Amino acid sequence: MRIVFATGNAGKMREIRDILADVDAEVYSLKDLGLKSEAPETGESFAENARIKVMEIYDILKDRDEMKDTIIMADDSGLCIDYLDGAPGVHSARFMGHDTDYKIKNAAILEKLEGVADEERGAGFVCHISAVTEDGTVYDAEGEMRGRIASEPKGKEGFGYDPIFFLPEFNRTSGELSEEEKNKISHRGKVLRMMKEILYKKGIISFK
Ligand code: ITT
Repeated sequence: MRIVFATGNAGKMREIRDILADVDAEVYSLKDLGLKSEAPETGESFAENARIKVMEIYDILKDRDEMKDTIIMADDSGLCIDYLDGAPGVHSARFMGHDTDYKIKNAAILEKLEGVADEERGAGFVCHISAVTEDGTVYDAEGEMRGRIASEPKGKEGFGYDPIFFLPEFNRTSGELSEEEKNKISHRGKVLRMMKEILYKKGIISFK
């Protein structure tokens, strides 16, 4: 069995490899296969965008007759800030430009929330994962990790918005958690475990 994870985000891919380590399958990134995702993420929901990403790669591998014993998965995720009516949400990667340094993006978010009290700084990291199997059946799972927007960026772990995502129960940002700690509680960890359970119950994957 082989799982191809359709992401170009190295931070996501690191976490995904760790969370999938107990599955009896070889895990490949797009880079490993020399592929690149090019389909525009035009969906209005995480679910729509995750589906766009998996189907793009499914169509390529199906055309090449390379879907045998293969599952393709994709993650669409983002930071939804209550005070900003859920923004940047599905636009999280493109907020202020896809390649803009996260130091700049994070500083801009902190500025938008300047003077806002802790109780109003609630936010969630949402993740939607779609998986498509050889015969074209698509499976979906979605979940969230709640926290709040920190008062200042902290931590060098994780990626993206992690330094400004404060978890009161840890008294740290997700940028200060080790990968193991983050994967236990994160949106991605939760949803990928849900997906493993779905595929296991269908007899599609097994564990090592
Ligand atoms: P792929 O589409 O290739 O997977 P991407 O980075 O463009 O990569 P998304 O469209 O799903 O992925 O955007 C997700 C963005 O949301 C990501 O770039 C981060 O800015 C943010 N994000 C999602 N999960 C995160 C996490 O665990 N920690 C920090 N930021 C996260």
